[in-house]
Amino acid sequence: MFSLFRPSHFFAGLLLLAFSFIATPQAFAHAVLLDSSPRNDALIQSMPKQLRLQFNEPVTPAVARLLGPDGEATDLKESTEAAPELTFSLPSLTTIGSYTFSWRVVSADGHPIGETLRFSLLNKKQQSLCGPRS
Ligand SMILES: [Cu+2]
Repeated sequence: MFSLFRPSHFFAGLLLLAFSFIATPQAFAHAVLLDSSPRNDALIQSMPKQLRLQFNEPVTPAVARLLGPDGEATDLKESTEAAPELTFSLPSLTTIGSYTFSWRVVSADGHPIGETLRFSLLNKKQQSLCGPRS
């Protein structure tokens, strides 16, 4: 009869468990952010209508908060869920300066991941220093 209490069976079971972790690393990996719009440290000339996060697998949004140059925080709502991409609508923002976008999502494996993206809205003078850009 098979019993885990027999030492040989116990070690065989342990070995099997170890192999199952090695053999299927994807099933245990967190989601990864592949791309974002704007990108981190981006200098932008006009505020986009939405923020976009591109992941390697479908995720569940948990927190999305934009902190403006004036220190005002705005909670963003997800506007489209085209997994593995999340899109958040932005209110119309015109304040020049640095914005911080903090997000937190839950991976398919149940683990939360989060990051902070910073981007800056330039004024007219800064824009001319940077040269024309699309
Ligand atoms: Cu994980």
